[in-house]
Amino acid sequence: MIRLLHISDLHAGKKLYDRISRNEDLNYALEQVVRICKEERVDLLLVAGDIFDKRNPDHGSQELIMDFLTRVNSIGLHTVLIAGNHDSYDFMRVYKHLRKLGNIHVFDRPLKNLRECIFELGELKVACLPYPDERAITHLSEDTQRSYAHKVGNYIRALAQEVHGASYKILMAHLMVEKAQITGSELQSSVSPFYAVKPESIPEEFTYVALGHVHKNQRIEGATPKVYYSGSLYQIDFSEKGMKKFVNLVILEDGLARVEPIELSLRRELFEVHIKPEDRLEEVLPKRNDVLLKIVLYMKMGDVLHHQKKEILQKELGDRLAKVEIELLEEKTLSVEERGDRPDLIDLYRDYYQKTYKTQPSKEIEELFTTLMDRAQHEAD
Ligand SMILES: [Mn+2]
Repeated sequence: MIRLLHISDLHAGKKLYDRISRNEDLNYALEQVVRICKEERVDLLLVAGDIFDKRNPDHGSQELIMDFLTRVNSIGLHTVLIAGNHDSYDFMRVYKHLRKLGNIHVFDRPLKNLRECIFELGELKVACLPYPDERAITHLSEDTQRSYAHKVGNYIRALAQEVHGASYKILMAHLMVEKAQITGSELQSSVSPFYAVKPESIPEEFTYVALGHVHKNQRIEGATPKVYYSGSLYQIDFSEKGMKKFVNLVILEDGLARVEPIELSLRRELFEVHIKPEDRLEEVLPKRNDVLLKIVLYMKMGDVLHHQKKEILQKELGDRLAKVEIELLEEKTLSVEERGDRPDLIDLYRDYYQKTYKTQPSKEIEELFTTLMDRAQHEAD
């Protein structure tokens, strides 16, 4: 029996809105990973890419990852890591040297020599496919006519040949597979759904396929072997709000893989709160401290108090406030939608004027408004 733990998408150094570091959220998750490794007597930890969020990670993030790797190494298990699309091949190459110090095995880029892509542990072989960027995959393939997804499929089939003969054959890869449910945070990367590999093209001889890249924990339907994304270790951004986070414990026994996702607890949960003008702040704001909030503030047309409201929110929420978005509430919105076309700005202005001053604007004021709108339009073009 071999016990694996499959994790992915650490994104060390991630900052929300370039401001709020998520490293304490990551560290909180990694502490649980270390604990699970001990408690579940894990033999091999698989890290399926996006170790870092940026190609040149800051020193604090490098220290966090190094600290994690030394901790899992001291437990006595083996750790295999591959580069994801957020990682730099050259940066990850530095980490390959860790092999000389301990049981840390880094695969920094896809290689032509397939034998160098295999990690072996007893009756287990792991074929490693770090994120195949377009340049790398073009370089590896003789066939220049075929699509990216087709070339990656061919490469995976070649990798399957290399693990032949092992009792347990694992594929670890960082890529997009068709039919995967994405969260949105993956879209910022260079991999569009157009580049998705077909689940049918994953060879059936693999006992388990450990994927990274998609941030939602899921099994891929339509593939013969058990193909899983373990998902990110914390809610990376607001597209992942409300999403539970997992690591996959994989028990290899009697030639089969049994998969048990283990839920992680979150250091800070991400919430989006919508506040209408009639809402009382103390009633709609969460009382919990372990949250990060995105506030959507609905304002009535002509309400000039939004700066004040924003300040109150900042004071009230402090570090828990990640972002405030202002949405204009237009009372005519419904009738506009019913008419199916956009009203003239001058009509909206007349309504606004009527409501504010209880009279229609004079000809001069209407003309001034039109001139200003023309100028604004001109300067926007
Ligand atoms: Mn990722």
